[in-house]
Amino acid sequence: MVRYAAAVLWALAAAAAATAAAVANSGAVNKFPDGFLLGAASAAYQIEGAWNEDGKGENIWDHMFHEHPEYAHNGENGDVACDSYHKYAEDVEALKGIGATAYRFSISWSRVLPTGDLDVINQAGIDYYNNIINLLLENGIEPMVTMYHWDLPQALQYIGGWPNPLMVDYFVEYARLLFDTFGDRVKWWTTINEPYIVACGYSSSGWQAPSQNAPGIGNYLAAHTMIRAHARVYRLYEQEYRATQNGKVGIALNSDWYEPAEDTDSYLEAQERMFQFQLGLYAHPILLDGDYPAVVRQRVDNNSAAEGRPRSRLPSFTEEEKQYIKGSADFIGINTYTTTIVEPGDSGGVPSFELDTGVIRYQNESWPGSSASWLKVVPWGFRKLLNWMSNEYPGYPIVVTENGYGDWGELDDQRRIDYYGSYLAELLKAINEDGVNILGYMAWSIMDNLEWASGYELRFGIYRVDFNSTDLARIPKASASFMGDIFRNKTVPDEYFQ
Ligand code: PNW
Repeated sequence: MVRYAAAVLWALAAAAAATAAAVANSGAVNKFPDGFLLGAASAAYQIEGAWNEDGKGENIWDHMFHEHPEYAHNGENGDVACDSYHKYAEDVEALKGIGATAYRFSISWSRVLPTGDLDVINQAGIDYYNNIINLLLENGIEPMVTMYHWDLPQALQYIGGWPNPLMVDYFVEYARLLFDTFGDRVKWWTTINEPYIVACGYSSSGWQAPSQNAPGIGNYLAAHTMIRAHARVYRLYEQEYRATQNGKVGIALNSDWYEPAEDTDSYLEAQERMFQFQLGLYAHPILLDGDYPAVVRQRVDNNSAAEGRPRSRLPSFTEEEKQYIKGSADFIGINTYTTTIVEPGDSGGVPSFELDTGVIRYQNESWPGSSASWLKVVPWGFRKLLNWMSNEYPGYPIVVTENGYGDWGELDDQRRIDYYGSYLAELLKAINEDGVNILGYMAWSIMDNLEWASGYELRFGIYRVDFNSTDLARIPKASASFMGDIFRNKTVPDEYFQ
């Protein structure tokens, strides 16, 4: 009954917002709002190469793939990748080719601070990012900088990495350097890319650096530090930089749309638990009340006690921490690609995040697939996720910081075209019909790149890179002209609105 009443209220609010949005956009559902950022994304380790050039320090991916080539497809790694360290001007040409008004890229912490700390500042690394930022701005492309896209300096992993609470201070000082150095020109910052996936590097081995196999423990400790680190960086910007630099600071979280297998209470509760464990673990403290979702707190505490532990595997925030964490974002970034079905049940060992959730996840094999086993094409789930977030975290604008499709690298990439067309149509319905406040959309990715442990086999690029060629040219796929038309006309073709 309570849920039903809430649903009715929400439908009414959505209808009112939709009316307002429809008026603001003169009813054109297929058009992007004025000023909407349309661009593409990348990440340092996946594109830069030059892993040890000009003073760059080793990071946890360099380290893991050099020590354990067997963890990556064909022993591939990011030593050369797209060679963007030398070819960034070609990346900007590619962005111009699709009419991008923004580029989301990440800064390699160990390229600017080889030891992770301020004892060594690598001027060559700073020059490199200055060159990219300046070239983007000369071409009317807004830089959107990710401070941390998974590539921790290995020197900081030697002292434990993210489960070590001291990482907060290291991250804050790194962020201060970035604000001081680039903040006059960079107005869009995200602190951490997908802390949920970063945390997996401390709960499993063999696919996510630093491959520390402490399930149900290391991932919560890492999450706890990352939330505090994010919030401290937000407060630093607020107190020392916002007045002069006037930018925005957010975080990029990731989630699928979780669709309950049945429309019954226990399944809807499983759906809610899954969202709270994945998105809510980060978004609830940061955007709502400074603390973990109640259902997460309760389940991890209970399981920890049942395992005979003297403390919960999920740490607690102090009252002071809750105060600075609460409300520490100007926007919420979301990386989302697909939909997953959920039902109540147990999976995973003792202890583990999976078992703590009490949720079983799987996908519908009849949904159209991709080269990535986890990526099924389910455009309607995108609109539902955007609505769920807007309802759960009211008042925070959303930026879609990643969305895209993996294939095998074909130039005639009709399936990527259809993915983007259908997902962008759902995005526009969320904006123009549902009244969800969305500020931008970054396609993943501008070009084929190192898909982490999947190597160069899975191709997410709008441009092709032939990794066996000597020039590593960026070659437009069919999707480049398709995206160019959408980005320039600010309109998605009618055929995708069925
Ligand atoms: C994102 N999953 O990661 C990353 O931010 C990118 O660096 C990456 O290249 C891109 O997605 C494409 O994979 C994810 O299995 C990878 O659910 C896999 C999953 C989620 C996020």
